[in-house]
Amino acid sequence: MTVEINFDGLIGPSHNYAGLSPGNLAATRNAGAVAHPRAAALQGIAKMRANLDLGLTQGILLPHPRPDHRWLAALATGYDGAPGHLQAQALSASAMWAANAATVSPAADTSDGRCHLTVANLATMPHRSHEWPATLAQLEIAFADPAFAVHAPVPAPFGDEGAANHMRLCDGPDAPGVEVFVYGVSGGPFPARQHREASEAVARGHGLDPARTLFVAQSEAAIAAGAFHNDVVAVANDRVLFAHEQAFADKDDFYADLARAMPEVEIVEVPADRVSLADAISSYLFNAQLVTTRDGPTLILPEEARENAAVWRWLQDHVAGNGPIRRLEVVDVRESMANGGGPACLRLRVVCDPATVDPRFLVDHARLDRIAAIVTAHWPEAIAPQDISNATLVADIERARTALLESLDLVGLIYS
Ligand code: SUG
Repeated sequence: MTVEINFDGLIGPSHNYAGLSPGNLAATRNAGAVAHPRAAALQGIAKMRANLDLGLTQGILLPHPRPDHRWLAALATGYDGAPGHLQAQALSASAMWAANAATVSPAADTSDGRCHLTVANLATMPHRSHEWPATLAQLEIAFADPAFAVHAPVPAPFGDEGAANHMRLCDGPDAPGVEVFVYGVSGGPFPARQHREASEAVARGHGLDPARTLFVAQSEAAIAAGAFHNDVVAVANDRVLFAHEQAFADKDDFYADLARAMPEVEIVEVPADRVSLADAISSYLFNAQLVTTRDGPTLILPEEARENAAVWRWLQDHVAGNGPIRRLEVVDVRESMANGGGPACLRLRVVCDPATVDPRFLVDHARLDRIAAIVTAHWPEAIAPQDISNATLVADIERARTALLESLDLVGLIYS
């Protein structure tokens, strides 16, 4: 049976706040703060458990080897002796944000009837640009079944940030969808990370029907206000598009094209005079997971959204007014949020039959118990900025990941 599976990136043992992403205001603001990898990973696991309890199918992607010695070797250095900024870039746990792992087109949308995944090159940010080999290695195992086609990344310099800049609307799990690729042209002082050329290459590679594929520009105001990915200002699921009024460069054209391609679409737009771009971005209102539960469209929001009075009032009014979103769930992912990663950043959605996925990448409560025990035993409690050059800490981080892979029967398989 075809369902939507959310694959969450397990937060890795090297999680820290090095301020590596200009344009990501939370990450910049928290640069130099003390991070708590163990608590961070347990928060992520608690979110996965809450999703299971909502009746959703849950998958997992695993932390990458950090530091990334292969990347450092290609830069003609080892970790010891590398300049501090290269150490931080090599150690980053940024692969936790699985929405940036790949772009996914379900089988119902593609010309060959397979589910296509293209790994993102994440070329704009140095610390993210070396994620793709370990992502590709995992996806090739998880989706080895012939029901899938896993593609290597689009070549740089065409920046591709994966599902964070891709939305899909459809009328039921087996129905063909409308795929929307959102790219940036200009972002004021900040880089536009998703390039239209990359989105077009992904759409071609997936064999999408041009009549059901839209390319839409992000507004410069949104990027300049801190929407470094579209999923900070918009999210879609089934028939519902939930977006901020200022998310897109030309929303009228976009909405008209969308309604033509899919007349059943329900557009829920939050006006700027109710929730400013600044409030939307600091609260991560739109970085919610929009999922379908037995109660209908449900938003899984970060605590920060409940704490913002304007945001919470809008949400309460929407639900009370019988808007398309029927239910609100709140999760605590503060450690990830402080690096600009909300509930939706932490997951990659794949619409497929779970029986075709390698079971080592699917989780239930019992498997999460096992993973949580490894995290509790091995993940560092805290990482301060000065710790990243500490050899003992680095050895602990490497041992922690090995313990996890051993317990999941994946040693040596995923780009050790
Ligand atoms: O790419 N943060 C990530 C956050 C990614 C959020 N993902 C989505 N919106 N889908 C980024 O900016 C900060 C890491 C640091 O600074 O150490 C970071 O990479």
